Amino acid sequence: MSHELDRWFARGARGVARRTSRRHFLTRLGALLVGGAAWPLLPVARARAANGEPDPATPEGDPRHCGYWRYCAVDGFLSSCCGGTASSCPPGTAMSPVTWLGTCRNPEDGRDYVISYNDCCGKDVCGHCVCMRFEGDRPVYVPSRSNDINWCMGEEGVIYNSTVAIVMGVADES
Ligand code: ABN
Repeated sequence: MSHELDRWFARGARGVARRTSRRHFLTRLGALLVGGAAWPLLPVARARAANGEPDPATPEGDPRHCGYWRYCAVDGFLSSCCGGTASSCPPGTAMSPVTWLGTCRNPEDGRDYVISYNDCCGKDVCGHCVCMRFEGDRPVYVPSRSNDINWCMGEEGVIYNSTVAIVMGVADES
């Protein structure tokens, strides 16, 4: 009986020694390093790059942040903080058919895109996430290039709620 107990303890002690040895630690560390290097090759990581958007954990990739890349020429409240998204208006509002255009660089691929900034109209001003950026903005006497205009002037009335930023396409380089 005591013989079996001895063997049982010896087996346990060998197991503990193996799991806490320096070689075991180095093996685990090596696996971690190799795994970390292979991470960008995994389908999940590639899926993020494939949608063409910067990392949503950064301001440039977060549509609720004024630093989001599409907002480079926005002036107003962000629809994405008001119940809508970066490209759709909040419920109960209607998108202005008249709009103004900006050109923003997407840091994910380094290309310039034409962005349409449409106002969402017909419901009281949202008041969340005010965002004013002025890339390419012109004074109001150049209305088609100014972001400081209330574009709510259609059937839904002049009440301004918020603004969306819709990607129209790659800006022509010529
Ligand atoms: N286009 C945004 C906006 C709305 C009202 C007043 C100024 C700017």
